[in-house]
Amino acid sequence: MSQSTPDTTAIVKQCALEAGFDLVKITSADEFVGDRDAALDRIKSGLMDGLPWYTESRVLRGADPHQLLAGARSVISLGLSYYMTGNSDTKRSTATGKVARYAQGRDYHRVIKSRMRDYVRVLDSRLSTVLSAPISARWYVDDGPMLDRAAAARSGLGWFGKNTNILTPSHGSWIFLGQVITGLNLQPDPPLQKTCGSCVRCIDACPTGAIVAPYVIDNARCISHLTIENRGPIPLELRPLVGDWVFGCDICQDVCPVNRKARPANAPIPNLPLGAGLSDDDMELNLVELLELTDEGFQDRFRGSPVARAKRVGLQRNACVALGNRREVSAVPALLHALKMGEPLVRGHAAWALGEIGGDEASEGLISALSTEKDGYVKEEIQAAVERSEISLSDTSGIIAKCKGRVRL
Ligand code: B12
Ligand code: SF4
Ligand code: SF4
Repeated sequence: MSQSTPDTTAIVKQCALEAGFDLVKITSADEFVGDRDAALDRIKSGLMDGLPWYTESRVLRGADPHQLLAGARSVISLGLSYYMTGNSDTKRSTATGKVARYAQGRDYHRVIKSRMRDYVRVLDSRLSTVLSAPISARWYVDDGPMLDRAAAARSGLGWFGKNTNILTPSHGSWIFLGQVITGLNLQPDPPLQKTCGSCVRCIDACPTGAIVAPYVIDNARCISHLTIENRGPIPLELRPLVGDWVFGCDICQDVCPVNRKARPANAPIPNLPLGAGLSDDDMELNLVELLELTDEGFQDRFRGSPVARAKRVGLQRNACVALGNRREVSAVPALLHALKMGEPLVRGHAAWALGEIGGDEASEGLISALSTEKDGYVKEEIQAAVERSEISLSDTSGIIAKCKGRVRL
């Protein structure tokens, strides 16, 4: 299905805006050769470690639209802003953790997929008057092998920032990217001639040093990976650098000067109703509440939210790290409860947090848990935490001495 008229491209773009997308550009369905090679290189050099599903075969498929849709001629690159004004850190209360901006609304995969489906349906009926056959199309939004940013860059939707995000002149980097691959023969747009210039703010601001070079992320150091995709412990040396992020991280975007002029979303993804997990300022989660969640409670609060991706245990692990970093003394009882009742991953991170917070109650709880804990990994975490709190508690040497008599440290 390859016929089209000069008007087709205009109709395609008009319908995308009417469907609620903020940005639309076109590129050809040629293979993304440079991006393919860059992504394969990253895998080889271990920079995508921690994402077992990000494989070479996935990249080879995702870089070639013809493998995703037989007869592909064009890729319609779409952008949907998730920026809503009024989000800021100013209303922070004590024991809360931060959620990345992209995760504050309903699950974007579902919302955008359904907008794309409607978009293609409308397009089909509009174009049926000028074309003799139905259009062929397949669409993706962060839910398949397609290299979303590659399509956005080549279509001129935006340019690659040094933090690897796609920056757009109108909406900054606060945009989701999606593509409709189609058999329509559309007029491609040229890539933008923009760059970051000499700016390096995101590189300097990244707390974990995850932007190891301009345009290169070490996945295993990125807080977004550590708090969302990572299913194991957060490496000890990175925990203090994670700060109080409990789901994702926006630091390299918050500092980006391009984002200062970002326009808010035209037809935003609906927010989840209050009580569905987010606190009043829509940015933060109560850390002690997270620690106390049951599986059922987690399902109720995060159903339909991107936050569900971290799973209950992952979110509780993150809550422990945030509480430890905030030295949240009022959370000691909740952490002690998690140290007894949580899964091994949660118990281990609760121990770490108690070691960071220190004090008599935390130290006694740790030492008592050391004598009953059976899991080898958790035992190691407790032992390390006891040793750390011992150093910081010179004035409570009596407790440590007493405990040392009970347990071999
Ligand atoms: C894996 C992944 C992650 C991983 C790895 C991140 C990474 N930098 O790759 C983790 C979990 C860390 C992550 C984090 C985030 N992610 Co993410 N993620 C993805 C995913 C699934 C694949 C990305 C990918 O292919 N990476 C591989 C590397 C190699 O790609 P890259 O760094 O972009 O490098 C490209 C360029 O450098 C270029 N290149 C390099 N050299 C050369 C040379 C030549 C000659 C050429 C032509 C090209 C070229 O080629 C590469 C491939 O395109 C995409 C969805 C998708 N299907 O594409 C979303 C996606 C990239 N993520 C997204 C978002 C929103 C985020 C977060 C902002 C979420 C958050 N707030 O926590 C953070 C941002 C972190 C950051 N600074 O990147 C959005 C980005 C939107 C945008 N404006 O760019 C995407 C596109 C999802 C979507 N559809 O909207 N993510
Ligand atoms: S998302 Fe956070 S940790 Fe990841 S590269 Fe950006 S600033 Fe660094
Ligand atoms: S902070 Fe500077 S270097 Fe980083 S993406 Fe934004 S403009 Fe580019």
